[in-house]
Amino acid sequence: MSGRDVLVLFDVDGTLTPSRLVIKPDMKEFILKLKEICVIGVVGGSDFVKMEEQMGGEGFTQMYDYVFSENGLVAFKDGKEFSRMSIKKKLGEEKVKKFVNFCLRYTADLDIPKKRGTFIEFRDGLINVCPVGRNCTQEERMEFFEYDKTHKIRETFVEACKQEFPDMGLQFSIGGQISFDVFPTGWDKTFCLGLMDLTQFKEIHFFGDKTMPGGNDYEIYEDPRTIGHRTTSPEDTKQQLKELFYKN
Ligand code: M1P
Repeated sequence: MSGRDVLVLFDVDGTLTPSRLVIKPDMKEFILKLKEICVIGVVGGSDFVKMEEQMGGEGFTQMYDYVFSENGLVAFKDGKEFSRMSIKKKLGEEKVKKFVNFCLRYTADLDIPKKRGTFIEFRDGLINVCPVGRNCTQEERMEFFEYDKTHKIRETFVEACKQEFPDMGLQFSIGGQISFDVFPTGWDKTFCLGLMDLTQFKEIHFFGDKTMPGGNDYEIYEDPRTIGHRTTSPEDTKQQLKELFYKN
């Protein structure tokens, strides 16, 4: 397979980088080499600043053909921003306030081993809800992640939000280790597909690790427009790419 008529889209955390950490130099080099034969897009759930830290620092948007942060709600092509959506505008202040108040009350009543600060992070395109608090340390992050595996704090929180706001047109996804994302229905990672002229591509591949229902790669992985690939780590992503594009 060759030619720049194949689009390959990548999730960030757990797919191109270890979770919350910076992309390894060999992986970066591998993806930039792949760019010689494919159009490359990176689509992460995090905001632009975090994505920039993880993907190689200032100017990283110029390295890839497309960069989509917050699931594509902030979008770059060849290093230039070309689209930005705002959850504030879409929902309106009244709904945003009700939702934030509910989450803060629910968090206050949660009996979990540790709580730190920044339980809600308001981004352009989504609201990130974090029961332990986003300014926990790396060690506290891992502790919560393990605790949540058995106590299902985030899953239960999401169910409570769904019950409280059945008609608000919200979608929820558990993409990382300590939090979940909330955004208007349809603003999942498939959102980025609507920002490109897909007719120019003969194949569109997507690589992600959170591809099960409820994970933030699920919708784009299952989307009929993409060929979905489930990965378990950056090393696994690289191995699958070698088999797909460099076998012959
Ligand atoms: O993997 C993508 C997720 O990364 C972070 O999640 P957490 O802090 O819970 O590990 C967040 O930026 C989240 O919004 C994002 O979807």
